[in-house]
Amino acid sequence: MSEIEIPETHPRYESLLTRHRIEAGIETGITSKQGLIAQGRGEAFDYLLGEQTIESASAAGRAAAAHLLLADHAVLSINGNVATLVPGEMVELAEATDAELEVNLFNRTDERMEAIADHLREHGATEVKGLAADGTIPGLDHERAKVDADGIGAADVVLVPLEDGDRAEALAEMGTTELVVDLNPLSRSAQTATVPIVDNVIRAVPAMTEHASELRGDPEAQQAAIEAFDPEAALAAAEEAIRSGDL
Ligand code: PTJ
Repeated sequence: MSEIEIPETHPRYESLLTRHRIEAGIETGITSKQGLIAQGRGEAFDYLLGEQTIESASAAGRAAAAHLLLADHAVLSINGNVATLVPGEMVELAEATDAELEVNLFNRTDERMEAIADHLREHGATEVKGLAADGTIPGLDHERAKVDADGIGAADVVLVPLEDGDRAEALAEMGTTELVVDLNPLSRSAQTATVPIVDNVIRAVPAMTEHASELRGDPEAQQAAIEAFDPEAALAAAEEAIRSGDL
């Protein structure tokens, strides 16, 4: 039995676990109510993907890990869904790639910012950015534009899992190399990303950490992973997998 009293052999185990975590995130003030809607949308795509990491998503995860390793200053952006679904996994990915963690919210309140930063610290994070909010992403309205000047504001590579399209587009405009995890290959975030990873964040984040461990210390293999990856082909492969998915 697991944290949700459901055997791990249950065919819908991952999906039920995800729902349970989102629910728990809302109860503790980490996840916004809109996070439920976002999760529902994601789940529908995941169902059609067969709740598995397709080959093109695995290649994307490898390229993303390589970008994080080659970055001068990499930041992993955390919102309320990510914080409740994969807190420890994000801390591990940050450690494996020497990246920073920054809380960046669509529905920003001081209480949620603090709750998420505390939650990440409970999962082993030593430093969590986002609370200073002394920088801005140009071209966005006030709340959503807030970033740390020495965090996302100064990063050359940013991982933005489950992002809303506007902010993803604005970050891309800044010239930031943007790595996106989104189950919808047609979302603006996926479409504007340097590396779109069409996969559930629950699978994609630990997979990226594994890729990073393999690629670490091997700049040639990192470069090869980036060069071998074609974002348009990956998006097309994901769309094809979803459209031909069985209901
Ligand atoms: O915590 P906040 O305030 O920053 O708000 C976060 C949410 C996610 C609520 C906010 O950014 C939002 O409203 O996002 P959207 O516009 O609903 O977009 C979320 C995207 O993430 C959609 O394209 C979903 O398909 C996708 N998605 C949802 N759950 C997952 C996912 N992608 C990967 N893994 C998931 N588990």
